Amino acid sequence: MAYAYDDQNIFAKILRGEIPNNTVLETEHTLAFRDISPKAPEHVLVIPKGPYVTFDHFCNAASDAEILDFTRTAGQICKMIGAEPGEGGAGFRAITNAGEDGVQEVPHYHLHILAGRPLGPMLL
Ligand code: D5M
Repeated sequence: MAYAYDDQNIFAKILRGEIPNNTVLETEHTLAFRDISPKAPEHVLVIPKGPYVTFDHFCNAASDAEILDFTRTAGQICKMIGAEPGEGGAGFRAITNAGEDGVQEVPHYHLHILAGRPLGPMLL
């Protein structure tokens, strides 16, 4: 399937610096920032800087360098918010929504990392 990337989506505007964000960590290929509508005491969105629509799009089309950078950044975020299970944190949930059935609101791939309270059974 071919993905059409809408460069007017809100995360594209954040990446271009057109609207502000609460950055937690920025690397060469990745930006992590606080969700504007947090569902937990810690709620960070991790996004690639490249124009990827969904998780599968990113996994299939991004370069090894982008994927490595993204994954390491997500790992750093878990450390930074003190969420690593068994290392003083109580754990976290990492989730990504894709497409209509996944109820994805913003069509730029993003990983939600939530922590800081018991998160209950699956579902964001
Ligand atoms: O979730 C999209 C998420 O993006 C949702 O939790 C709100 C968040 N959001 C929307 N606009 C902003 C801005 N401007 N800053 C930070 N966070 C934002 P989805 O998985 O697509 O349903």
